[in-house]
Amino acid sequence: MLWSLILGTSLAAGFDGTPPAPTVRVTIDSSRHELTVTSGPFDLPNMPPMEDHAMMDLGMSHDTRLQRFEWPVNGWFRGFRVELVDGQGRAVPAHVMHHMIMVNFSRRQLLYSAAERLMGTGTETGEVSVPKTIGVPMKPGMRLGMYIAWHNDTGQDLEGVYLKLIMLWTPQNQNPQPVNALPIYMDVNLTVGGTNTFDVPPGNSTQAYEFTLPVGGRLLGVGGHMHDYGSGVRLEDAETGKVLTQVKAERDAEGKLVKVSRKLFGVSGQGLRLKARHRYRVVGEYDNPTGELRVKGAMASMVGLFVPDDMKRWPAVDPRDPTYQRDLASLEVRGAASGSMEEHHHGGKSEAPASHTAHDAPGAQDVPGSPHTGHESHE
Ligand SMILES: [Cu+2]
Repeated sequence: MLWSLILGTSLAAGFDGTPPAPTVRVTIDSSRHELTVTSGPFDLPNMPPMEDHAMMDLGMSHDTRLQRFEWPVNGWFRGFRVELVDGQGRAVPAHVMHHMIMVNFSRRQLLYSAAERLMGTGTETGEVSVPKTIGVPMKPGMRLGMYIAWHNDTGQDLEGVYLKLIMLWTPQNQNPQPVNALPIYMDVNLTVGGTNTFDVPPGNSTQAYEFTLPVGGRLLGVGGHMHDYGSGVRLEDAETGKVLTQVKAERDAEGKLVKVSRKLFGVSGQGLRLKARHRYRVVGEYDNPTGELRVKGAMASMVGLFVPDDMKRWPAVDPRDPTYQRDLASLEVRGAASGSMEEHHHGGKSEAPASHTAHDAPGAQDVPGSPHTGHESHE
């Protein structure tokens, strides 16, 4: 049985005769347990290839505004894939989508007073799913929002492009029920609502952030995100100094990032045990061979899936918390300050205003499996 539910949310149209702003539409295939979130249409002018992060910072990609919708079913989110089609229904090359981030406003992150980043995907991520034995618990009416950064370097303008995000879910009546596994994001230098970049001096250096968790649990797997000259990200027990897990950067001959490894602790096993109210430290390590200080050139974070011992002790969203409000405000201005892509047809450099947070994932370094947390911004 296929039924569909329109949960379309119109965004404000441009005020100067620009085309109507894209909408998002949600359809449910309840026999396949797939949700299709269709966003568009988007007109994407051709742009030059991006050499590096700096070009992303200068607005060389097109960030959409946040497009809101509600999650419609009871169950567990367990995977996704992305399809791009043009106005005639023809396939559009996948790499035109530089990255896409899904925010869940109905749940907080474990470490930060900021909305959950339910998922993110980059150019080459492909289909992603976890075994049916685990999943991210979801309830009807959960408020989600997505934004996309486009980079069309196909050599021709693309018009009327739609992004279809197919989200897989496990229904509530599955027996046995999946284990609740939620995204966890650990950044070495995050200011919620602001930036997470930092300077990298020549040679070896580290940047670290210490935290405690309000609820213990098990880490099922981790990935990492770094920029050029990154060596790795590790998680340490800050009370003993012991390294609990790490992901390593693969670099080319010049030290530029090729990819960051991932680690699975086995979804059926115990995973990596983390205790409540115990001090942990996430550490990003760089080895910069350029001989120069790389100003705001670095990011380092670890992301994973975390199974809390007690879901009831997951911290609740506090809408009055100034930190949480800063997170919301930073999401609201996304894609707006430099003009939405509809107002922005010729691909010139934007002024890179503070709110044009073009970067969620590295440009040239955007590689398969690099997690996208939606917090990063380069200002
Ligand atoms: Cu980055």
